[in-house]
Amino acid sequence: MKKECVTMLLAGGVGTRLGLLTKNLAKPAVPFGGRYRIIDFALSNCLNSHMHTVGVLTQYSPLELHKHIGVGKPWDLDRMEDGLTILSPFTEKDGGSWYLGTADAIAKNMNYIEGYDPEYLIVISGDHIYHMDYDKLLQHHKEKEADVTISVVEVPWKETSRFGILNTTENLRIYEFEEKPKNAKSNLASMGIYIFNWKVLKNYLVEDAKLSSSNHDFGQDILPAMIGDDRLLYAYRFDGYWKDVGTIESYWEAHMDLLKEDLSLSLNNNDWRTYSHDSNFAPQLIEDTAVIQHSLINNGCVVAGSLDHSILFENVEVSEGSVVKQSILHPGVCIGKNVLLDRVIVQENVTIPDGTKIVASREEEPIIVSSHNLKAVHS
Ligand code: ADQ
Ligand code: ADP
Repeated sequence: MKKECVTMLLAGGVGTRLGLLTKNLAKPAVPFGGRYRIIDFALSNCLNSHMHTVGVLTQYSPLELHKHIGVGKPWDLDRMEDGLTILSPFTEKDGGSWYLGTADAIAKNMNYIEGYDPEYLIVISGDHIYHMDYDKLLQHHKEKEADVTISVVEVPWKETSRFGILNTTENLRIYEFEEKPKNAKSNLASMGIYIFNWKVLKNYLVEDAKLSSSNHDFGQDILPAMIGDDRLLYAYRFDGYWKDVGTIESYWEAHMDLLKEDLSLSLNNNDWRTYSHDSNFAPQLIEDTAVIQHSLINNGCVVAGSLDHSILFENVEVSEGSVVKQSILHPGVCIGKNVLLDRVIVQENVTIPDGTKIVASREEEPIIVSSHNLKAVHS
């Protein structure tokens, strides 16, 4: 069956910089925003942009991720003819291997892509928080008659070393691309979202697979090779909210961003809804003793203490006398009495004993609490 456009969602990276959050969990499956997982944003963008042919590439710790995605029902991608397909590394008679880099992950799934004989391939990633209409990106790609279009944003200069950084002419043609440069010459960053003319990309993937010196990665290998060949690469400037939640600091910041009133990304936007599973917990219970300021509280929660700029996932309990500030409490967390938490992320199902104080100063990274380090972080 022919499709003009196939979407490949990269969801297999390890996410080492998220520390304990990704110990046994793929980064895209990390809980986010009180009721979602990170990948819900990309999958909802697919649905809202009418991109209905989506391959999801998984690899690292995929159990929770696969359970969450299932057959794609919450995103209306459980379809007969196209819809969502999970693509895990596989072996053939002559052996096989893990996906080496992002380009290799796509190359190993050429059969899936070719089955739809597409003009265009959209490559997106499962670890960003944003609302984006991929169809606008595709229109831009067609208007420019580009070989590749890369979606870009300006990032703070101090963060340039964790992105692919590029330079363009005035009409947005890309003439330089450096993956995670130490000394960046620009602060225009790739969002890791690409549209390729499939036939062009296919040739590069085939050639790249033969190179033993290659990392088989889009940012390190494929894009620089295309620029070297004078291919037509164009940038598409995205002007909405976008955040790569690849570090603990940025994961925490993105949650605090959700509490800002002037944020361009609103979870309440009925024209661009974010879909996920429904937990079916009972309505939240706010007790007489509770004092709540500017917080997001999901179903199943029982709050008797004080909350300030905090985010509670489903089924969290905060007992009397406790104060929770600028913190993120994952599903099933139980906070005892007279606890103080400030700039803390508590992982699923952890119980914090009465009287515990855990405070991260403004200068340090937010503290992650799991059942393994609970004693060590208690001050
Ligand atoms: P990173 O996010 O650092 O930079 P990478 O680690 O390659 O790049 O991950 C990209 C996506 O692919 C992630 O969603 C990850 O989970 C997934 N992934 C990684 N390896 C995979 C594999 N072997 N199989 C399947 N999925 C895999 C990239 C770009 C930069 C850009 C930033 C923007 O390389 O140029 O600036 O994204 O965040
Ligand atoms: P703040 O002042 O609210 O902290 P910054 O401008 O310093 O905001 O950006 C912080 C983070 O927000 C960066 O990591 C960046 O990735 C992200 N970000 C969100 N939306 C955008 C955008 N439209 N352009 C650039 N960066 C953005």
